[in-house]
Amino acid sequence: KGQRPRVVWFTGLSGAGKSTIAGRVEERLNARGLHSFLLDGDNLRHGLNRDLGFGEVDRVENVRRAAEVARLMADAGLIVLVSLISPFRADREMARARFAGDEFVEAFVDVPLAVAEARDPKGLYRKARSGAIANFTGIGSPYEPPAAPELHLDAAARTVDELADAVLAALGID
Ligand code: GGZ
Repeated sequence: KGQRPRVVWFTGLSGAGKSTIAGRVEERLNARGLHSFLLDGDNLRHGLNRDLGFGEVDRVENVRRAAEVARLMADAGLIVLVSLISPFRADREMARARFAGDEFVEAFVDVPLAVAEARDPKGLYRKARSGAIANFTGIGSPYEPPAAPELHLDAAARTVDELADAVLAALGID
C-alpha cells in the first residue's frame, strides 16, 4: 500500500519545522521497511542548487528542480519527502502538476511568523531584521500560504510525533 510512489511536499516558513517533521516521517517509514528519500532545500542548495540564491527567479528554479528530482525518485519507487520553503503558490502547483492526483500530498507546516522568529534556530531571522540578509522569507520576501493543502500541520500547537502521525495517516500508512 505505502510502497506506491508518493511525494509529501512540506511547505512553510524557515524554522516552522518542515525538515524536523519530514525527518521523523522518514524514520517511521524506515521502521516499516518502506523506502523513502528526504529532499531538503537547505541540503540541495549545497549541491544541485548551489548556483541559486534567494531572489524570486532563483526560488522558482529551486522549486522546479526539486519537483523534477522528486518526480524521478517517485518513478524509482520511493516515497519522496520534500522540505522546501517553496513560498509561491504557483510553483507548488507546478510541482503538483508533475504527479497524479493521489500521488501528491501538500503539507502546510503552519506556524505564525512570530513563533518561527522566536525559535530562530540558526539566527537567520535576527540577521534578516538587522539587514544582514536581504529577501528573507517572511521579512523581505513573501510567503503565500496554501489555500487548500491536503494536510494542514499546526506546528505551533502539536508535537513532532503527532504531526508525523498525521502525515503517515494521509499516506494511508498506520
Ligand atoms: C529564506 C533562507 C534565506 C532567505 C538562507 N530566505 O531554515 P533554514 O535556513 O535551514 O532553511 C532555509 C533555507 C531555505 O531554502 P529553500 O530552498 O527551502 O527556499 S525556497 O524554497 O524559498 O527556495 C533557511 C536558509 O535556506 N535561507 N537565506 N533569504 N531562507
